[in-house]
Amino acid sequence: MSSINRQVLTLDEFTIQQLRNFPKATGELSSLLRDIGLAAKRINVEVNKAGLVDILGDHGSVNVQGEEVKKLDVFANNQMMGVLRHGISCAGIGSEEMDDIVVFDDEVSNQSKYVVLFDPLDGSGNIDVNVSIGTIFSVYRRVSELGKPCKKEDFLQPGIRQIAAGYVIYGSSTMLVYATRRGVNGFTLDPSIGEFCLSHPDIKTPEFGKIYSVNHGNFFQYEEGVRKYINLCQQKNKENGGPYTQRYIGSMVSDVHRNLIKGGIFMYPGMKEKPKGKLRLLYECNPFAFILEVAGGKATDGQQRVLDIEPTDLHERSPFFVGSRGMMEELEACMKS
Ligand code: AHM
Repeated sequence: MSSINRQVLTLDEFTIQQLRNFPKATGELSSLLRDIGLAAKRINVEVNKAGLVDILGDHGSVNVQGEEVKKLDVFANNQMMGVLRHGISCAGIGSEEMDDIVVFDDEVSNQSKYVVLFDPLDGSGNIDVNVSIGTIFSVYRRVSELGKPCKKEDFLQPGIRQIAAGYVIYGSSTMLVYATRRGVNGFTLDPSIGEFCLSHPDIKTPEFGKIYSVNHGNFFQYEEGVRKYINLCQQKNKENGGPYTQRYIGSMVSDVHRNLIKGGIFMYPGMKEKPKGKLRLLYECNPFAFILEVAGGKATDGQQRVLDIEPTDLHERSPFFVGSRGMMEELEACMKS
């Protein structure tokens, strides 16, 4: 039987310890992260059972309790929304799964200073083939008046105003990684105690990496600068910092997580038929841009820093390039030439 290592901080212990350095902090962000951690554990249980769906009951069928078995992404959405609604730190949410924001509008929530945007289950198209998927979240301080219901303007803020951003990866182990301006820290779920434990303190992404991640199938849809860069990646050899390796899972949380740790670049460019690409600015690009910048990397839409984009629509899309500083600069040089 494995013993519990008391030297390892749990997510709760870590966020409480962070508070000690800030006597004026209210603890609201810590409680919000605790709420998200709880949702992540519940989602994790269901994701782990995904392969059993055919024997336990298919989507849309009725389970033993007489309830309809929900699709996993709907389940994840409800979990995230539920913990944030019942917590004391969130005035409202925006979700990739829902057309509009949800304003909690009760006495406690209206006093909360934060709003949260999330993609409850990114890469959910991969569930059927047992590929790692994830939850992505982003926390903003509201700009509307405290004591009143939050408003859409609280959600349509540029990414640079994020207070925290993070993701949960349901992989060979389950991890929660989150960033504040002070650093990026990763916690691995210890199933024996059901707690996220600090396993990757103060993550910094390598200045240069050797991995490039892009959907090659769309190569001829990309603009010339991007194609030039992909060609450059293929031509890298021992003499000029290579060879580079192409890795693309098609599940952004897994692709960017791997590149964050090992060093690399992830690209979802605009295409001839979809000039803004596929990824959503508020739910996918901004949180990862924030995390990678805090870790020492860079993120752009090919023209400008992602975190500076002023959003106008909750579900707007953006081309997205993110990764190690050195590789991002190589890409920028190709796009300028
Ligand atoms: P989803 O919102 O349907 O889950 O799609 C988002 C996913 C990302 O995780 C991933 O990076 C991208 O779609 C892959 O798209 P493509 O198959 O076009 O390369």
